Amino acid sequence: MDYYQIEELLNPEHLLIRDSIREFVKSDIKPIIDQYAQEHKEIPQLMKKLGGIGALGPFIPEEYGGAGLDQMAYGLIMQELEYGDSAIRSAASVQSSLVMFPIFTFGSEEQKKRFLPQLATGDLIGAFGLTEPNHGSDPGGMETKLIADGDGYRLSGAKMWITNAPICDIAVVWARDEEGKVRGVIADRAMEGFTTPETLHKWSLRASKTGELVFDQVFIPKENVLPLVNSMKGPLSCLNSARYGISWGAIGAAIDCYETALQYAKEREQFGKPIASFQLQQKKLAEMATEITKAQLLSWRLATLKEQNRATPAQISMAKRNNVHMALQVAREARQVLGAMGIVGDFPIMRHMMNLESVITYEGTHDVHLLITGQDITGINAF
Ligand code: TGC
Ligand code: FAD
Repeated sequence: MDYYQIEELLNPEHLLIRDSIREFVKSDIKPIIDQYAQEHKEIPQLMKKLGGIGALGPFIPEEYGGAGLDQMAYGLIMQELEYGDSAIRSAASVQSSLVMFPIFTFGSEEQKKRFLPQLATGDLIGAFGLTEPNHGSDPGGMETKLIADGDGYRLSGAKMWITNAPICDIAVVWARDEEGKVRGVIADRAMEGFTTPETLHKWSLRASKTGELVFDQVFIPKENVLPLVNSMKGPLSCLNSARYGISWGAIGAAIDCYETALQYAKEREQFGKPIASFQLQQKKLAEMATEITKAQLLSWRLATLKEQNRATPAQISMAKRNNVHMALQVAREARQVLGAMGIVGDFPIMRHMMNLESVITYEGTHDVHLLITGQDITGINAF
């Protein structure tokens, strides 16, 4: 799906990366994803496989185990992974943007050397704890506390709806200290008082584990506190990176739905003709192609701005909001093109649709991103 020849705007390295991730998704994800999603299980060794193809921390410099790639490459990797399933992209984007990015950006040299190479290979699995039971869209209200205690701190509180919590080895967790400043800490699963109950019975992202991060007076040594951050700017700048990746990822899910619907419409006959010959079905397909193309151009331009450090948080919000909504609309229309066939796991559409119901909520809801745009263009905060 490349209606505007966006491929011509990519360099040979981008194309190579895109094609290699696409190959991985076709060989290692597509054949098994329905089964794992149906059974609500995570794919065994997924993180190591993602590490093996360079999908974890691709923009992190090579000296810390990353691939030293640019933002366009990161976006393309997210797009191809979500062509497989949002759970696969989620795994890679949490590890890359929400765990490796803050350690790289706000961590000490010792922390970078200790954690980043193992996160890049998938030998360590990371989680990101910002959302709390009482604070989702308003993370600044967080209640999790970090209180000084001897050579370190005591961490108390709970984070909820956390991707990979039940299987994480470490978690980057945000809490307020005694002065009310927002601090980031690296919690280790082995720490006493740290538990990660799983959130069960999800209808969405079923091939990904979600859970809580619960801290009961957990001792955090000083060397596990990120030294270079003490405000909400810290966690929010991680979100910029993840939201950017999601704007690309959503395009991948939309392309899979569109391609599936297009092929089905050409093959399925009713009233003696392929259903693709009916204007109503062509309208659906033509609108899907148009909306995907617009989203591709938005993300392509955003990648260029981001690479030059010129992408504003509000520009990133616009792309995340637009592209995820677009993908959800494409999934809903595509499912209808398949009629009853659209509801079974033989086709990927319903799985993408259900996943996208999470994607439109996490990393800032559809409403929150609209309000961010509203604030940016009017100068008035309507939260
Ligand atoms: P506000 O007072 O506006 O700002 C506080 C300070 O932060 C600065 N700031 C940002 N900095 C960097 N990047 C951004 N995007 C920033 N947005 C704001 C701001 O300039 C200010 O700095 P200073 O120096 O003046 O103090 O903050 P607020 O508390 O009013 O909240 C603003 C709001 C609502 C936009 C923000 O809190 C928000 O984005 N809420 C949505 C929460 C959210 O997105 N949570 C995501 C949790 S992680 C997740 O969902 C992972 S899912 C991953 C997966 O599985 O793929
Ligand atoms: P709420 O904030 O309670 O919002 C409920 C509704 O109210 C929404 O429609 C919202 O748009 C609306 N609303 C809220 N405020 C306003 C306002 N000012 N004006 C108008 N409408 C408003 N979080 C993490 O920290 N780490 C993770 O790894 C992570 N992974 C997740 C994985 C999944 C599968 C899911 C579903 C969520 C995950 N989250 C994670 C949490 C996610 O970021 C939050 O769900 C999201 O930020 C919204 O918070 P909430 O669910 O508490 O909704």
